[in-house]
Amino acid sequence: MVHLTGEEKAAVAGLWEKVNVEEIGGEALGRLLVVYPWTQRFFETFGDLSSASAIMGNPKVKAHGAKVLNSFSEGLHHLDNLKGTFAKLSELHCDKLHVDPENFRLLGNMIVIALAHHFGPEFNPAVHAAFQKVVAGVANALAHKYH
Ligand code: HEG
Repeated sequence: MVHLTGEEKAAVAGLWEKVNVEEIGGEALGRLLVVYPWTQRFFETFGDLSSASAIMGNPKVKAHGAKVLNSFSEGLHHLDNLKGTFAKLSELHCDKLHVDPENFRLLGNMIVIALAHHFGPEFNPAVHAAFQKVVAGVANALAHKYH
């Protein structure tokens, strides 16, 4: 469960309507693969991941990042029921993909970094704090089936 105040919900929604989901998604997943290279093992079919620039320019990384962030975006509409919203995906990542749930937290931080990079001062401490709650809530919801 995440508990956001009305103000926090408004801050998240206000920023999110300006987010280019494809762009932020590709950047966040790309950064994950660059900064934590062991996460590349889940994406062996994605082709060239041999350098930071290869990763950031890789069309499969961009496409998958967009898919992931679209799904994350869906969660923003269900902040009071993240577990229900991500139940199926939690099962998929746990039972089929065997993704260690720590990776959800790492990706959440990359989403925050990509937002900070794109929005600069508009991503102020209040907005940041609200988003930090959201990424933690989504990571918990995705990890749910592991417990
Ligand atoms: Mg996951 C597939 C969402 C983190 C590895 N992920 C997917 C799919 C969605 C999704 C919607 C497609 C599911 C389908 O085809 O039915 N992923 C998602 C979210 C988050 C996340 C919302 C966190 C915010 N995923 C995540 C992380 C990893 C990972 C951190 C690994 C480091 N996802 C992963 C893999 C696949 C998906 C390996 C299958 C990719 C493929 O082969 O198409």
